[in-house]
Amino acid sequence: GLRCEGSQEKEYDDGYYMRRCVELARKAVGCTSPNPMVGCLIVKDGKIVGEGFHPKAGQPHGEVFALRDAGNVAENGTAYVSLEPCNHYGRTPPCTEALIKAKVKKVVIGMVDPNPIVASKGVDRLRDAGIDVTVGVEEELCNKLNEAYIHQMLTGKPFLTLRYSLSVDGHFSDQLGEEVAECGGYYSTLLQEYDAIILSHNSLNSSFPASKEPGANQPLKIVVAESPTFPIQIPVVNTETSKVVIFTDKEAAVEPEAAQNGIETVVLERLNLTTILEYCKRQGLCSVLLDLRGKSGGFEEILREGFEQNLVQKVVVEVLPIWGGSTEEALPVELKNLQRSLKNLTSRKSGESVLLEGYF
Ligand code: AOF
Ligand code: ZN
Repeated sequence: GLRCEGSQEKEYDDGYYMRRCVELARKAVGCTSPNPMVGCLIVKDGKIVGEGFHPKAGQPHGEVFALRDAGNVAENGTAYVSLEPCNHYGRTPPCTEALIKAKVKKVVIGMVDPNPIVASKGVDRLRDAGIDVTVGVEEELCNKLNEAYIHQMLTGKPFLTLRYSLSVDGHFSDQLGEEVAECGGYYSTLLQEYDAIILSHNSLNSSFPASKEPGANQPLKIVVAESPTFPIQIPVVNTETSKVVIFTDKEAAVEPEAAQNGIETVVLERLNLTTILEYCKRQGLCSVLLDLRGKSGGFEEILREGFEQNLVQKVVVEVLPIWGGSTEEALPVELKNLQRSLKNLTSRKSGESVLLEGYF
């Protein structure tokens, strides 16, 4: 009779397992900063016997969870890790030692860790211990997973992404596509991915999408308010879950309720991006989203500085299915030129909008 082999064992390659590592890593999106997202698999005789990811800075690394999951079966198995295993004592002990102790025979690594205290020392340690090591599987994907972490490690500056909406005929718009503004749309995902968001007080007051899954990362909201005629009103926020800081060039710019609500106000002689980013860095924030929605006084200056000083790394443009923007205002010339030179441009649909992403 027919013999059914049950679930057929497919021959999976290194790329397949690495993509699974990245998928696992992303379960902690928005939760690991200043640490990277890392996923790990233990594979033995073509079967996944352990899975893990790094959930949060201070907690064990991805490798530790995957090894725990596999138990003794890890011996002679292969570990797949999206980032080079660390070889140092940080908040947690070195993953290289955990892998050696578990007696894995092979380690496949997505990319080398740009952190100068790791930077290939993890690979060296594993090889010295007689483990077969492969580096650079799905490297581009692993790079993209931690683009903010990598930028911040290499430059010492936060990773800055510019976001704005355009009508199909190329005008600025303050709108977000209807669906995308809701929880689960690209905008709420963006908010989760960034440690801080710079926005105008207009957009915080009006339509700031508050709906977020409980426990999701809440970026620091940096409100930019340039010389307002009237004191700006900041909506009552739950300062336990949602932190707000106001940067302004006018002492009396903020209604006194804000201070009572525990909101910090930073008064600068001149509003500028460099100081805001330095503030973020001091707070240990690695990624910042600059949202031009509802932009008000001060944003032009900040944008120009961002371009002139090469402070902007990435752009997310939402093209709305509308003609004509919110203002008659044309795109700043710098932005128009830079749009043309974006690299690695990708596009996808989100609700009725088209999302363009590119890098400088
Ligand atoms: C890994 N696996 O899952 C992560 C790594 O303070 P610690 O002990 O958490 O160390 C933080 C550093 O470890 C971080 O800056 C990065 O270099 C590396 N992160 N390494 O082997 C992981 N999250
Ligand atoms: Zn580690």
